[in-house]
Amino acid sequence: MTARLRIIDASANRAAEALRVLEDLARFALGRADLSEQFKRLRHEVRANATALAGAAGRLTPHRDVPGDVGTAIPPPAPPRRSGLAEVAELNSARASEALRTLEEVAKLTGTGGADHLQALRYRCYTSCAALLQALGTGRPAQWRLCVLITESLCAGRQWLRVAEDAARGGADCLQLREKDLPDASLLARAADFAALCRERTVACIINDRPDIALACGAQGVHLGQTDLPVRAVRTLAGRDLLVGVSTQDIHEARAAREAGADYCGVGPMFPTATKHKSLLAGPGYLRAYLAEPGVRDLPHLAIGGVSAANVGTLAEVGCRGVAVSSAVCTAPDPAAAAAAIISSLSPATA
Ligand code: TZP
Ligand code: MG
Repeated sequence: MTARLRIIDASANRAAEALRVLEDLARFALGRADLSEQFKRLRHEVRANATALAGAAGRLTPHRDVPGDVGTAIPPPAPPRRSGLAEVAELNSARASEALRTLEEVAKLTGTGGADHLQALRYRCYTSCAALLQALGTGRPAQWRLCVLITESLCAGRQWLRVAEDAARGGADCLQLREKDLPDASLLARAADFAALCRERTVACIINDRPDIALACGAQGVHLGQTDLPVRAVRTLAGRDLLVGVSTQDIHEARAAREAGADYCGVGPMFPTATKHKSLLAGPGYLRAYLAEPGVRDLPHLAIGGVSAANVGTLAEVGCRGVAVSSAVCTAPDPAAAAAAIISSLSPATA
């Protein structure tokens, strides 16, 4: 009987600890009240089930015998450095479900129906963990200050790579390659040169639209519009190897992007722009709404659409932490100076 109680005690603790970590991730990393509530409930139900399982045999704690536990003498494998919060979630999801399975096996010995309940808890745990893992994305959020979208046709006849280099020299901490009409082989060759430049300049490298090209050229991420591949499909292809950004024009799209596991959102269009046809002008009001929305506001954003040094102050006033621009830098006579001017107009609010 003591063995059984010790297994119940250890497994209930293990499950509860893992569920607490998951709850904290849902609460503090995602701001998701629904998910954190689900983990909290699971944790309380595991405790109640363990007590019920111990049942007639008595209370659990008197059977705790840490010095006499041979398991404590077995050295755990050296803890790997976690690559991000998503990996923490993954490890603790596995821990919770393993511990629930152990409890379930012990419950089968009693034949009181506790095993069925524990199985149901384990299935609920899988569902909540899947939603948490999906929403965490790579778990390596990056809030850039200035992302410059590089499109050759906007570079006023200059070499696109030169303009990209100038943008980085001016302080852009992210560059996005945005070419819609190149044949795949040419796009890949360009992306390889682009990625090499980004590595040399230690700026983030994002490829517009194409997760395949992003993976092939070693970019950090891909940027998706609402009609491109869904985030889930990109995760199927790339796992957590790519940061995924999603363009959003209202808070519904932002919520959906967050739930699907976007690592950052494009937020716009902020101002009228000739670079991309948009029927709707979201305006700074949408950025304000984004920054006020629990569960969304902590997700990095890039305000986009007609942004320039002249109007970025308006965005800074509503709390903007990062912008994405194309024409304001690509067509400028001095792209480095244009990038620097945008950053310094944004900085007072981000400092
Ligand atoms: N998505 C929304 S607006 C826009 C994109 C790609 C265009 C951004 O370019 P610009 O020249 O900075 O307005
Ligand atoms: Mg697109």
